[in-house]
Amino acid sequence: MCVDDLPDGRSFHFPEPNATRRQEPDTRRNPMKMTGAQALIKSLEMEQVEVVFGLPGGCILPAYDPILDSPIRHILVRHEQGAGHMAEGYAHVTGRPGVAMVTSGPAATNLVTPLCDAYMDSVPMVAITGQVSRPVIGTDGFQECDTVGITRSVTKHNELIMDPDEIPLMVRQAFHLATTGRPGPVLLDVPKDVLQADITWHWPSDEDLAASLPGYKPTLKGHPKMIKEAARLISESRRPVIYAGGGILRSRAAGALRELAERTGIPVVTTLMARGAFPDDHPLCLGMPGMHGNYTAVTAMQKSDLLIALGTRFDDRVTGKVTSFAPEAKVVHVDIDPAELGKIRRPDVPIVGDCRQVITEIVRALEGRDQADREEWRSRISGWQERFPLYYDPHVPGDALKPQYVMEQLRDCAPEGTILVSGVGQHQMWASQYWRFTEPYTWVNSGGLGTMGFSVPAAIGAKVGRPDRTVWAVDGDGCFQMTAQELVTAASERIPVKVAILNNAYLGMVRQWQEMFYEERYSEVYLSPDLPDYVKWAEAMGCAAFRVESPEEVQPVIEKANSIDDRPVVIDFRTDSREKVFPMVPAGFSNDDLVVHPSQKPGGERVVQ
Ligand SMILES: Cc1ncc(C[n+]2csc(CCOP(=O)(O)OP(=O)(O)O)c2C)c(N)n1
Repeated sequence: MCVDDLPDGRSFHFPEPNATRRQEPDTRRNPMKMTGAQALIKSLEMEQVEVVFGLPGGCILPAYDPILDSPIRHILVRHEQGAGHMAEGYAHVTGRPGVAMVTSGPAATNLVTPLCDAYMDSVPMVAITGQVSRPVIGTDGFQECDTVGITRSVTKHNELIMDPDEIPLMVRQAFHLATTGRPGPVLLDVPKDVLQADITWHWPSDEDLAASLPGYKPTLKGHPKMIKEAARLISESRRPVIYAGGGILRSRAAGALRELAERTGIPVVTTLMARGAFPDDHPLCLGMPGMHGNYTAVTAMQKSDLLIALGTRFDDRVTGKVTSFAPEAKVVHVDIDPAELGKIRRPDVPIVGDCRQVITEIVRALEGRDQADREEWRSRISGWQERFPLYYDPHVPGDALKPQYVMEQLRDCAPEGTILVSGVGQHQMWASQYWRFTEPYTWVNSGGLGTMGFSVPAAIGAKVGRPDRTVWAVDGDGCFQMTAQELVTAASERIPVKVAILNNAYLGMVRQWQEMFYEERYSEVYLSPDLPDYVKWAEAMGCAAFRVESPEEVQPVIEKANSIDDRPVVIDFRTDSREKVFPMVPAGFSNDDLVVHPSQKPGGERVVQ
């Protein structure tokens, strides 16, 4: 199986051929009558939805009844935010859209964070929300809220369905829009009386779908002139870097990326969203760039003469101060979303298109072209790698655990193919830095929005999508407290995820900033290591739970956790709150002002090159 194939052989970006869809019943001879609610669930079945994450309530109630008769699995969450992140986790690892279904008002607003998260990270997702009945809309009815208005800026598309007969078409559109072009979340808001109304079933054909979206035609193929120009710049550049973003994964382009890198010998940085898109153990892999990227990745971009930016959006966490980012580099920028080209950095060669297709076209255009001599560039890169590896202080007996050590042990004990999910904070950066990703779709992360509370529900969604894999969530104690209750969902649904809490008793990342930039004035960041008692809490939620305080216990307890497969597991690792994430580019500073670990530069002053 190619790295970019879905486990079931379907592809991410391209609509499936009719043959793989469910057969449309012959409704001309046998018109099928059903309720809007039945049509909604049947439409989900037609879209081959296998699981819906949700929580019912008054307005969506009619849609919950036909679920009892449907093969679709419904996972009852404890909070709607959990449903959204589970849908995201599922989508991250399977490439198929995650589906969340909740009721109106407060349930819909609880879904706003995951929608925004999915929007920022281009995660395909379909959200279905209940709405008050049509005659009540606009009267401030009980649990009425303007869901379409509220979610307009955090969805790729949203729609209030006012005509029950349109349900099947709207569902087809939602799945098409969520998964094609630049993927993203789509929301359907369905009034209760629309769900209760009677309709005659009709499943729209591909032609019906295309006719209903006349202006929507994502560009997949790169412009031939631009492809040629990109190939010229690539072959002539002496200090090129491939800057690979999450779009590589969304377009299932990891295989194509590898081919481009190997054919040209150009080193690759993988952004936080692209971890796993290029194997960390590959000689051309430089790892993660950006605010907490490693020295070599940051500096190679900074000193490059060409950035080949593939499916990436020049996020400020990568560029640092934009005006001083990679000052000598020309830019080839490939993205399916034309709005990304020139948004932050003017590209010399802008290419609108699907990453997989465009990379393949570039590789073809490179055939027969000599590559410039890059010997000196390679030796500069290996010099940086040798001088500035990731580093942390060794453990001192009697002190709390080093979080980086815990990450290394989790990595080294992980069964092959383990999927790693993280929350947001210091632990997220250590997870990305210290894990060795060898396979795409094994890293689940909230990059663009940086959503604390993401990891536990996203891990549950990931495990539902890939039950064959071990799924570890690495979480901070602060993050864990935001959505831990979803472990009740995991335990009752028998979804055996594993959670490693790096419990430093602080909102660690904020503490780090206060230490470095606010003269150690720690304002409102202390959480306590014992309140709550994480072991008792996890046990109360139906999980196996352990506390680990000394380095000797780390590996045996991780191995024990890896062996438990009948319920979720939580490990409370007591980690050192004084640890900081290095290297670091302070916010608003240039990537030239990278702060390395104090031991790598006596006195800890900035390395200015
Ligand atoms: C929902 C949300 N609220 C606030 C923040 C701001 N924030 C970013 S990291 C962080 C601290 C996270 O603490 P913890 O989960 O304990 O992880 P650590 O940094 O200690 O590893 C905070 C508060 C955020 N990213 N998301």
